[in-house]
Amino acid sequence: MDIPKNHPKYESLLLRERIKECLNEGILSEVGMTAHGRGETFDYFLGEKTTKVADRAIKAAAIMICRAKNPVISVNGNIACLVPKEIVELSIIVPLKIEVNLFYRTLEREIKIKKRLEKYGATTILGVGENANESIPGLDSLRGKVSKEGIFNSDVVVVPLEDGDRALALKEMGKNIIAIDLNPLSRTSLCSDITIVDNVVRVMPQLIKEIKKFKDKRIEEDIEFDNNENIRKSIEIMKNNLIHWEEKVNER
Ligand code: PTJ
Repeated sequence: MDIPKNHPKYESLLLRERIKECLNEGILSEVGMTAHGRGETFDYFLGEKTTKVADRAIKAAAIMICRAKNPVISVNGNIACLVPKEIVELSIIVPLKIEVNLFYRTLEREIKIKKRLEKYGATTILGVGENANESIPGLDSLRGKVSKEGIFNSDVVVVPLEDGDRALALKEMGKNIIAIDLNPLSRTSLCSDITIVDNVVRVMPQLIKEIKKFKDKRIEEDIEFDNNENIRKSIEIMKNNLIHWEEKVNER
């Protein structure tokens, strides 16, 4: 579809087109469309921009990733669709491992996602087929499958758009979790060590920028970070936006 550049929802409509293409290509699960729609709603409440609060969470995440011994990014259909180039760039600059980890797992989708990431320059992709040879305790066999050299033995896992059960099970294993989730109330957001409440398409380029700064020693070594406070402030931003819009309606 040809979307006019001056359409007020241009960016959002472009993403919808990409989501639709990825569904047709078998990258995205059908439920991935619902997840995207839920994300859009929270993004609307957030004002569709990276807040100062999210910016701080991104900085804290950059530091945690750079200090990790075995950092891994968990890739599902939605993020392979939306940010393939950025996943590969992140994996090179840190370096960090890429692991395909699907909620609606099929070998066919795993392979398609692997191929999509390879198209963007990825060389090693874990978690596909037999490589998912370990289990996360407490999860059923299909959803709990992970790679031994990847998520199973990781110390920091980046989980964009993660299901709550799996995030909680990873936390139980003692992992440090960095979530990227537009919903500050999700179980994933609440159980993570750092929750970036922002759209993954805005987060990834910013995270890459911060990691480069950290590596060049251009950002402070430590920042104090309290995830409860971070989530509380993110909710407050959404609440204030809603109040502002309510006032505007009242003025009409
Ligand atoms: O590809 P699969 O099989 O692994 O399936 C992936 C999905 C995302 C379908 C699966 O993990 C799922 O059902 O996730 P949930 O439980 O719907 O959670 C997705 C969360 O991501 C929700 O809280 C959404 O608000 C949030 N979200 C959606 N789109 C974005 C987002 N967060 C950040 N950026 C987005 N673009």
